Amino acid sequence: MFDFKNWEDFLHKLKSYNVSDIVFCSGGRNLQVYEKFKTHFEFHHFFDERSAGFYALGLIKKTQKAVAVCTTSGTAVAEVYPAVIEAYYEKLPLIVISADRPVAHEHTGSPQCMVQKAVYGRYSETQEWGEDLCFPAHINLNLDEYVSDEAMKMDSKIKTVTEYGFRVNQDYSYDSPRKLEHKKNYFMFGPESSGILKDLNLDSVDYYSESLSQISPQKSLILTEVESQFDRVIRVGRVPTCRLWRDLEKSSLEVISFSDVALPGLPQREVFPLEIEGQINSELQSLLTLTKNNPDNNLVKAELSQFYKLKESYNQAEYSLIDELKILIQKSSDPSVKIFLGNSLPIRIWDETPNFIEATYFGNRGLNGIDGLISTALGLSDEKTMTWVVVGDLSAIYDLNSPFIHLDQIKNLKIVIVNNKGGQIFRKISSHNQIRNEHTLDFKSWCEFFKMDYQKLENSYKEVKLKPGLQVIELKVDPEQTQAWEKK
Ligand SMILES: Cc1ncc(C[n+]2csc(CCOP(=O)(O)OP(=O)(O)O)c2C)c(N)n1
Repeated sequence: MFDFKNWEDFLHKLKSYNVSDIVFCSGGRNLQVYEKFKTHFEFHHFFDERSAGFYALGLIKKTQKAVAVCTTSGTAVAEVYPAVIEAYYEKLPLIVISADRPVAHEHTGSPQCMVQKAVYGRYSETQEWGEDLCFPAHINLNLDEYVSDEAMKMDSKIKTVTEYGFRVNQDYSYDSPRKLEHKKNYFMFGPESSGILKDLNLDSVDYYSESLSQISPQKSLILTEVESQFDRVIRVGRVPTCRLWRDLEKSSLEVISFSDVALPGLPQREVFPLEIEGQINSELQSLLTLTKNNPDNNLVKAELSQFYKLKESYNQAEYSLIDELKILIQKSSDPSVKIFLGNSLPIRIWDETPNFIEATYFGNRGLNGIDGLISTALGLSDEKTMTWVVVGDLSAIYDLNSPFIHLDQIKNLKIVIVNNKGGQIFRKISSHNQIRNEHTLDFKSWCEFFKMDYQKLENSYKEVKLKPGLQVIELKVDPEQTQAWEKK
C-alpha cells in the first residue's frame, strides 16, 4: 500500500518500487523534494520537462527499473504529457512527481496554480496516498512554499473551493453590489489589456503599476512592506507578477480585487468585476477618487537616483542591462511598438527598473510557464510594427526551434535574450548550481543556424546596431553583479 505519512515514508515507498533515479526539473515549489531526497537518489538535472520525461523513458529502457521525473507546479506538469502517453502504451514504469501549491490555492487563480489532479486523463490516474502505484504513475504533492524544514507541510487532501469562502457568485454577478468602506489604500495594477484603465486619475493615490497593466508607470512605486503603511491593498486587473503579491499570501492585510476574471489570486479574498456594462466599476472609481494619500513623489525620485548610482557601479548587473535595453528601444521605436515580456526574471526586472517607454505590453501570464515565449512573440509580430520580446536564457533554450516558423515569413521582431547563465530566479532560494541549471552557453551559433542577425550587449557602454527584420540581441549579464546590486 502506498501510505504517505511523511517524507521518510514517501522515500521508503519510492525505494520499495526500486527507484534509484530522479530526473529533476527545478522550480520554486519542488525544491523541497530535492532537498529531502538529494542523498538518497541519483539526480539528473534538466529544465525542459518534455525532454526530461523522454530522458526518463530512456533510463527505464536501459536500467529496466522505475524512474521518476519531478516537476514544479503549473505548466511544468503538463509538459511531461507526451512521455506519459508513450509510457502508457509501452507499459513503462514512469513516475511523475509533481509539486503543487497548497490546496487552499486551488481555483483562486494564484500564480502557478491549476488543477493538477487527473491532469494526464486516462493515461495516468493521480495516485491516492493509500494505493499501490499503477504505471505510469502520477504523484501530486501539495506543498507549502519552501522556507525551512519546520515550515514544510504536506497535505494530500483535495478540498473544494466552497470550503474557502470564495465569494465569486454573489460578488461577481453584482446582483447586490456591496459598498466598500474607505480606508488607506495601496493600489496594485496587474495585467489588463482592454484599455479601460487608460484615463484613470491616479494623482492622489499610492500605486504600483506593472507594464502589462498599460498604465504609465511614472509615479508607480513598488513597496516591499505595505502592511505597516496601509489598511488595504486593492488589486486592479489580473494577478500581478511582483513578489509583493506572493508575500500577501502570508499577510492578514485586507486585499480586494477588481478584475475581468472571477479569481481572487489569493485564498479567501474577494473579487469584484472591473467593468460593468462597458464602464469601470463605480465602486473602484469612488475608491480611487476618495483615497487621498498624498503620495510622496520624493520617494519615487529618491528611488531613481539610487538606481542610477548603482548602475554606475554595476554596469553588467541585470538591472543595468535592462535599463540600457529600454534606452535602445526608446531611441529606435515609434509609439506603436509592441513589447512582449518573458516570464521569470525578465518581466520582474523590467518592472523594477525605471520605465518611460510608451508601448503596448504583452506577456503570457496565465500559468506563467517558461515554454513557448519566443513562439508567442513570433505569432504576435508583424511586418509593419516593431515587436520586442525579452526572455531569459533557459526560456530561450526551451523554445530554440521557434524561428523555424519564421523561415518563409518576414517579421519585424527583436529577440532579446537576457543571458544570466541559468535560472537565476532561484538564486535566492537555493545555493545549488544544478537547481539553477547553470551553464556557459551563448546564442551565437543558434543564430547562425537559423541565419538570424546576432549582436551582444555586454555592458552599459556598448552599442547595439539595429537592423530591420528578425534580430537577436543577447544581454550578457553578470549574475554576481546583480546579486551585489540587490544587497545594497
Ligand atoms: C514549463 C516550466 N517549467 C518550469 C518552470 C519553473 N521555472 C520558473 S522560472 C525558471 C527559470 C527560468 O530561467 P530563465 O528563463 O533563464 O530566466 P531567469 O530567471 O534566469 O531570468 C523555471 C525553470 C516554469 N515556470 N515553466
